[in-house]
Amino acid sequence: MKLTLTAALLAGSALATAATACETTLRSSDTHPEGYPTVLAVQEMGKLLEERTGGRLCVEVFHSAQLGEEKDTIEQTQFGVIDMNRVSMGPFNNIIEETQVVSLPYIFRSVEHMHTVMDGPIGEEILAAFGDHDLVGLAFYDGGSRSFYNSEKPITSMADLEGMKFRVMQSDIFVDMVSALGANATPLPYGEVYSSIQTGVIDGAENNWPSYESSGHFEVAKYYTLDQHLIVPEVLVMSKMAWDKLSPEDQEAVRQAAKDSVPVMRKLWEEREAASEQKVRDAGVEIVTDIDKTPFIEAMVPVYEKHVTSDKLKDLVERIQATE
Ligand code: GTR
Repeated sequence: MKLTLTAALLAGSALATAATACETTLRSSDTHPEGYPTVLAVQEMGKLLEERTGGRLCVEVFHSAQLGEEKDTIEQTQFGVIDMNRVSMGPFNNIIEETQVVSLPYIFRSVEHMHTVMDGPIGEEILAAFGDHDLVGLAFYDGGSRSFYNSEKPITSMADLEGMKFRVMQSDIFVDMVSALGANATPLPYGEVYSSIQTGVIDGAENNWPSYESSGHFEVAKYYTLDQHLIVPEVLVMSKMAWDKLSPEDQEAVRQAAKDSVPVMRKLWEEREAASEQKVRDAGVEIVTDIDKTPFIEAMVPVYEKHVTSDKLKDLVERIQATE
């Protein structure tokens, strides 16, 4: 039997939890369930940190939105109630200007393009921007590409979206993105999406394979169209208040452990994307892969015009587009 990295880490984390007695335990929030790549990656980061600080610092991940929905947990992290948080960049858009560029539809040509940008100076600049908002940006994780799914019909062109209602993450960019495609956007917390589709409040939502699968949304919205309108990186942040309590050596250990968890996360992500896709295919989801993205991309011009107005954002967009 082939042991996946996911299975290996899951087994390891069960043992580690039982053996832990730490001086300081950093509480970290995640909306996703146990075993999801982001949760495993932060647990792995915690393991590295514990080893390297001789048990002085540990991390406990509160998964499955135990500490609340993303938008609220971000505030709590700024206030120092939560020490660490793994979140999408989307919910930061209305707070941190720089995060908007990576949330623009079709800004990245591929996941590889996103990696090149986020691993380089532009990524460092965006991480540094968290510093002005009571947060410390530690590392970027993968979030694949996001596509539309719904409970009504297969979407095979932009025209099919006309008048439909889609949940988006709580960011003005995503509301305008959906409007520009001729549909209606409802910003909602992630945890409300399943029941909102079920009761017909919305027709569908948009997300990557692992979230579409793990949230169970595929059970109530069985049409998925690979238009891949967003490649939004995820981010691991720390509360500035928790950060300031650490010695410079421990701060460095936290930064390094976060960076070292990135390749682990990428491997986990690849595994989970494939497994999630297989699971929803097996469940009979109807997937539209053959879709012309050109009209979708062209429809985004007004979204860029409305949101990319400051010199800072214009410059970032140009540099991202010029990155090979
Ligand atoms: C997921 C992401 C979460 C959350 C969620 C959402 O892909 O990993 O952090 O942002 O999407 O749509 O709310």
